[in-house]
Amino acid sequence: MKRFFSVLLCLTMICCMAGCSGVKATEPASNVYVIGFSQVGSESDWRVANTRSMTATFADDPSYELLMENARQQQENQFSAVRKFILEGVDFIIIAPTVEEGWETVLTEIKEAGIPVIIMDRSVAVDDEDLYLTNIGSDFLRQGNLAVEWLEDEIPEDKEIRILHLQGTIGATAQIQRTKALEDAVAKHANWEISSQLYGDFTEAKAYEVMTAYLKENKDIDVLYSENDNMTFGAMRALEEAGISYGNGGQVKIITFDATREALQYCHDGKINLCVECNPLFGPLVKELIENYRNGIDIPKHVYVDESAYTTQNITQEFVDSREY
Ligand code: GZL
Repeated sequence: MKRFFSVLLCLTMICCMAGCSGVKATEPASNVYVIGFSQVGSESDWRVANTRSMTATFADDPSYELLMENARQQQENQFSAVRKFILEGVDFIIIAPTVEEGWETVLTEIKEAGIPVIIMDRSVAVDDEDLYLTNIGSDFLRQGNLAVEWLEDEIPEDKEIRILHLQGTIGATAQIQRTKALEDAVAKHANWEISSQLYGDFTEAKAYEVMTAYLKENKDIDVLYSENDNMTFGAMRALEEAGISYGNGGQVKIITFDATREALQYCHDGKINLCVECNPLFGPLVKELIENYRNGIDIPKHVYVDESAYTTQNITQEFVDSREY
């Protein structure tokens, strides 16, 4: 609706400048509620599924228009997109932040423009939680704790293990909290050691690159703790090329996060030991929160999506085939 008035104001100004008189302002194009959505990028299968969930949810409803900008994993691109949304006078803004830090200024600009904003997927590190309506996404620390609890059950207390840690985008909530769970567990278990922490940026290509380089000098790995499926797929390729076995009965136990269909298939086939779910399909929930806001219904400051963890023992081919992403 704000966008309509911006357009009307521009039209009126043009008419005044052109000396138009008696020009009837065009009728409102429609009562479309315009949402500006700044998405992280398209770095992983998870992100593609998340984008599909968001776009499909609003595409099905003609009373909404979703303007999505892909930031290609660069926070600066998100700042530009948000400032464009403000200038366009959108009615609502959704941000899936690349990293947690650096959002104070642009969130203050949104607040000053009087536009409500939801933080989606990852979180932002700001002192004033009134700068956004709610943060909807996963409990990433719980995901990490599900993984280390599984590993605790797998590893006898007297067995020393070397854990290779593949990290996602440094500073992203998913990376910060999945890393915290592992590091806290390693501090608790004298027989656990992180042999190295490699930066994979949540992408298959980067993970393959850093794993290949690492494996040239080091092959003594017992566990791969990989912070998303696409990095895991790159790592699996590097392990194969280095002649290192993995999965059930292999040298390296693989733990991965997201639980996409491809990862679950590997899990079902015994090539990945644990898939910790990270649910991307929350487009409908985001829309429900926006509807509640528009109807004056209070919404909680944090909304978590339901998630689980899967092993070869607890999934069937039917379950894998049924996965939406
Ligand atoms: C998690 C999301 C992460 C996924 C990755 O909510 O932020 O970013 O785990 C994605 O696959 O790149």
